Amino acid sequence: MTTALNTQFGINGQLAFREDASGLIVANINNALGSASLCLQGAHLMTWQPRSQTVPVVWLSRDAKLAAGKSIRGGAPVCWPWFGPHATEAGFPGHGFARTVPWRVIESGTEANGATRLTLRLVASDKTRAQWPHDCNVDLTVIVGETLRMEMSTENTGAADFVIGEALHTYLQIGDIGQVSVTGLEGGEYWDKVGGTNKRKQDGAVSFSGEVDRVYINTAAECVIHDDKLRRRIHIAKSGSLSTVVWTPWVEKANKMGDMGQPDGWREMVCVESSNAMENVVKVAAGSKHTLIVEYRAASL
Ligand code: TA6
Repeated sequence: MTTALNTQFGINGQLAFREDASGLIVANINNALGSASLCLQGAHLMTWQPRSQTVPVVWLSRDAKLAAGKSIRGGAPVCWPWFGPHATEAGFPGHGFARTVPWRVIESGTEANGATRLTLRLVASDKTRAQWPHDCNVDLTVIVGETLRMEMSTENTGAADFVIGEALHTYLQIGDIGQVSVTGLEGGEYWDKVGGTNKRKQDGAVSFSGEVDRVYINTAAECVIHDDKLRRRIHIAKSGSLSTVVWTPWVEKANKMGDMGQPDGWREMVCVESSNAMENVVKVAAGSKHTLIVEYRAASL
């Protein structure tokens, strides 16, 4: 399987596909600007580290396991075609099925600046159609360099409009959750999902002293993670997204999850997720295409 992939899409010394012990296929990207790894199942970018950084920017749990049909803890999970629990079907998977089904490579290449580009398309099946009976093409393009650009597009190739919720549920690596803040969301409204679901207004920067699980709505703002311990900032600029989710499980939920990298892996990550959720779900009209784009950049202080 990887021989054909490497023949058709491999790029010497830059992009290679290998079969993991789990049987899943992983793309490894290495160029002069940065490195990354991506599992074809779920089009799941697992790691990214620009050459300028001594610490990865995208976090992957040291307990992360690759397994067919299972989501991977960390990286940038693709949440699609809904975010969170399904609106009516309790038995449908949280955050949609996209991150646990096969995707196939449809294009690869090298950008003018030397970054590596890889595009994958979700492979529809009886299983996916049972949960999502709409004709569409769902593509993810990742461009790996000194920045990480991710473009998730939904093309409605059917005859009827449909509505999607979505997120690039990205885990960013930080020095310590107690020593970071997130700016860009000041004054914004959010759904607070801790202790129920309540609408609140953000006062100042977001800081962390316990579980935080918030969906900021009606915001196209760039967010910045200010990391005092690692002495860097992570810039998260987006388009085609009106929600931003900020999440840390904190210790109790992290221990219950059991795959956050014992004993305190949860302290070294924060999720800032470019999304369309809650009242920002997106109607994709028949024959049209919607694209969510996010670009990550790390700057040392
Ligand atoms: O984006 C935050 C969130 O919705 C949290 O409520 C938590 O469930 C997190 O996603 C992780 O979800 P997962 O299904 O990947 O364990």
